Amino acid sequence: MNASAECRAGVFSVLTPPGRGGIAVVRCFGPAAPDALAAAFRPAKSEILNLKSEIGDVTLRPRAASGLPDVGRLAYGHFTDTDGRTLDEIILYRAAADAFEVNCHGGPAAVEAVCRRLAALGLERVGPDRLLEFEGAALLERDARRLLASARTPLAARILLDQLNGALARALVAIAADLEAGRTADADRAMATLLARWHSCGRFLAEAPRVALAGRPNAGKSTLLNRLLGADRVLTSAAPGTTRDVVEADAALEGAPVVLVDTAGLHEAREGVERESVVRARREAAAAPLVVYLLDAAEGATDADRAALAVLGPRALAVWNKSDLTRFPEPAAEAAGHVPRLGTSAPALRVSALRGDGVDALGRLILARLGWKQPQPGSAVPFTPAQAAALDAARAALARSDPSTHSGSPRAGSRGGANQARTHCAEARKALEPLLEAPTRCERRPATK
Ligand SMILES: Nc1nc2c(ncn2[C@@H]2O[C@H](COP(=O)(O)OP(=O)(O)O)[C@@H](O)[C@H]2O)c(=O)[nH]1
Ligand SMILES: [Mg+2]
Repeated sequence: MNASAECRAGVFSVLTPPGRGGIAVVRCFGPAAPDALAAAFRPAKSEILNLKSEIGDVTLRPRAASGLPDVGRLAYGHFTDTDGRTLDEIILYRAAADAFEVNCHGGPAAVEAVCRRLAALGLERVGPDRLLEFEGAALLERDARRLLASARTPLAARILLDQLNGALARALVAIAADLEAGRTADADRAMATLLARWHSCGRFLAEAPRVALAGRPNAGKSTLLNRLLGADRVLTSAAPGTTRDVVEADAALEGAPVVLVDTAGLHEAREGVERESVVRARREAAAAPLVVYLLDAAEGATDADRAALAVLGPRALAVWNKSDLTRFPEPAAEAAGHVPRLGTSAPALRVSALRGDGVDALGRLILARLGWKQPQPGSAVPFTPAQAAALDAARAALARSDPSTHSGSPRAGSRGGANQARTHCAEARKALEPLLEAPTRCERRPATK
């Protein structure tokens, strides 16, 4: 059952992350929320009265009997236990008749005290996503808010905000209208555009792709990771074998979120920790959709490099590092096969991880290889695998139609084809149904509780 249909009582959720902080926000929602908050909240009347006597004849609006603020208003006061003792000083915001935000102090103890009291007053503690469900937010809104809460780059947040503001929802409504009117070609084209944006952008927002750094020890993998991050995140050293564990770091390449994975390198290691670190490196390289393979330009490519690149195949992006040290590779060296050509005719890029030369170009090349394309502001972008799957299913339904109806409206004189097209349009519309879900806000009670 839809959560909003069963919102008889009340729920609350801590919207701020756990840990130290100045302020935490606990959102409460449901028909039982006003009573619960009226029981726990004591507005700071005395402070306000003192203020009144100090500054003369200021008339204060009388508060509602419960002490709860009106909708859209804030009230400062105390959050109290059953005996009226203060648990914390809070600012209470009333977002709607039955929706409140308790802004309490951010330390774990203060938040726990507030939560315990709300639970004792009969409100159920839920996660932020469930809270949104109770509040009747549509699936697209819930998904956008969930991903926005963990967006890794400002650009990712901006694209998700566009979707939260309805870019994708509007595009889907237009597609549904096309399907209802039998405009299969228009609907199909619009869905193909959305799916292209999923592949070139949305999937990066759903889960940042992993880019593994590989190469022999000392090729400069850790130095490159630090350079791409713009921070001294991992230890680098002239001593081979400095990196043992797999280190991952969230990075923004041209604003696109990716996870960079530094490894020990892909070399033969006979025993102990080193052997285990190479096993882990191989595992990462095997799983990543793209592996930046660093070749040491000062040393040239070795048989080990060539063997590793052959195993990685087209997932590898071979790059010469330490371009500052040498003019290698000469064009002749490339021609002699020192520069591996892995299914592309482009020669390996040259960078200096130490000095930064070529590193921006490498970032762009990584994005191009991953298929990233930045959408125009305000564009509709599907951003969850479920959305992409629904669009795929809808297109598959249309593809089953008689191709003669694909050029637009069903042709006159082809009644069978027209009926068939209508059926397939209805199937396509059904596949999109979960994404078209309208918000079902719970009925608000009057604010004058
Ligand atoms: N000259 C020069 N040295 C580099 C470059 N990149 C890395 N190094 C040096 O090569 C050594 C090994 O680097 P490191 O990043 O630890 O290599 P890793 O084992 O592949 O992680 C360190 O002394 C780095 O300073 C570069 O582009 N140019
Ligand atoms: Mg290293």
